[in-house]
Amino acid sequence: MRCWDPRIEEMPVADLRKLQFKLLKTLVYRVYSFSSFYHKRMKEAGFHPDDINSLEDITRLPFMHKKDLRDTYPDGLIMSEQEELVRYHVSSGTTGKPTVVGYTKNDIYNWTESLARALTSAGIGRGDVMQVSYGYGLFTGGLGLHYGAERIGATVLPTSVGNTERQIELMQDLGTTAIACTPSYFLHIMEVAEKMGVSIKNDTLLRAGVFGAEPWSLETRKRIEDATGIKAYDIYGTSEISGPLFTECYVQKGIHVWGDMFLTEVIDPKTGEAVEDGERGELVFTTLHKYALPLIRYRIGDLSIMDSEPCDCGRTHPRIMKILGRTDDMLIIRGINVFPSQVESVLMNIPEVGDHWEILVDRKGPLDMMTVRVELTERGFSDKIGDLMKLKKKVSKELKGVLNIAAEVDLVEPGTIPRSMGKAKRVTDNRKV
Ligand code: DLL
Repeated sequence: MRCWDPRIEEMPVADLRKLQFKLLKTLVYRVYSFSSFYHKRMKEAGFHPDDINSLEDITRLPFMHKKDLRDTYPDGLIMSEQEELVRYHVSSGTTGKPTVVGYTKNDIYNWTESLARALTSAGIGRGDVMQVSYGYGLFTGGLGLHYGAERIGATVLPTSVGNTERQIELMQDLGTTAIACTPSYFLHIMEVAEKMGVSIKNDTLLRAGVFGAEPWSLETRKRIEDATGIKAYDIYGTSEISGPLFTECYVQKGIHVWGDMFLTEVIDPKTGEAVEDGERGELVFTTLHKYALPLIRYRIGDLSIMDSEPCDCGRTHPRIMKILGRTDDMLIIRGINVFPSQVESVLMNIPEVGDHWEILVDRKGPLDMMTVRVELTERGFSDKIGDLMKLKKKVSKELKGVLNIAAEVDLVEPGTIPRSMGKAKRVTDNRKV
């Protein structure tokens, strides 16, 4: 199937904008009238819903931040009565107070619809066996993809994370054709399969993966695709705006963000001003349909680039390019900005380097020190000191070329760096401790 909902997905841009305007106006009136939080915020900003006379007028509304959800924990921003809610998801709270998201039946319906469109655009559908290897539970990945895959008529294999050997056996026995998990977990699955003597390319029917929930580079995509012969699609979303929502289509030139459900802006994180299409900035989402927890101009903190031109696949909704990282992921090392995704891009281009790496940051006296611990492949690992020294020099040089900063490189044996089942922890910044 080409499109799950062609009427919406291929809607002329002018009609899409008209629809967005209508939905935005309804949303703004609703929250102004029924939410004390929004009413107060809008009053403080000198804003009245009558001020929305075009889509661009959205910029007259104040931004929202994760802090607003945390300050109103657990449910201060939830606008539905509890008996209208059919589900909660809760963030892990590793970086602060957790955030709670409530869903009405219709919110779950729309979330699932968003994924049904997305998975269809990646060529997944009826007849596919989709292994959902994201965590089930408070995290949105497992249940979100489960519902999305069922909606399109795929057969779901709800393995969740962990027990990797069993995952691979089931993949073979039940003929998994598509898998959804974090890219780092899939790299682990690849490694375990190899140890078991299973070739994903030749001994399974796997042909597609939807990988996200953490940053991953185009170089990692290439590694995965080359090693396994599958197509690796990016999937994006955050719990605050429902969970996983958007994927790339088969063209693989950006992630389609459904304009009838979300209004997407990209802003300069410093000034809050809009940046042009093609320029990097922070993503800001306004939810046009979400009922229980509507969000207006919510600053997600993720950095990306928007392309509003219709895609080669025929879909007219805007696309966002690979997420570079979060504004708060950025490390400042001796005054220079470093994104872990830049490190990944460099490393994944060096054949001797394996799939696992981490960054350690320390402060020695007044100086920031960054160490990149790099696991080598079995082939890349040599017991000749001379070879290792040469390789270390090469890795350092390539990192310096991209990062503009010297990093200490620590080459380690295959299997040294802890594997992740969910989101990989790539950075340990001891300066903060
Ligand atoms: O990670 C939802 C999700 C589940 C997305 C499964 C994709 C697949 P949170 O736990 O709230 O929700 O984390 C959201 O993860 O703000 C990004 O920083 C990061 N993230 C999610 N997808 C990607 C991606 C889920 N494709 C946070 N690339 C977001 C880079 C991603 N980062």
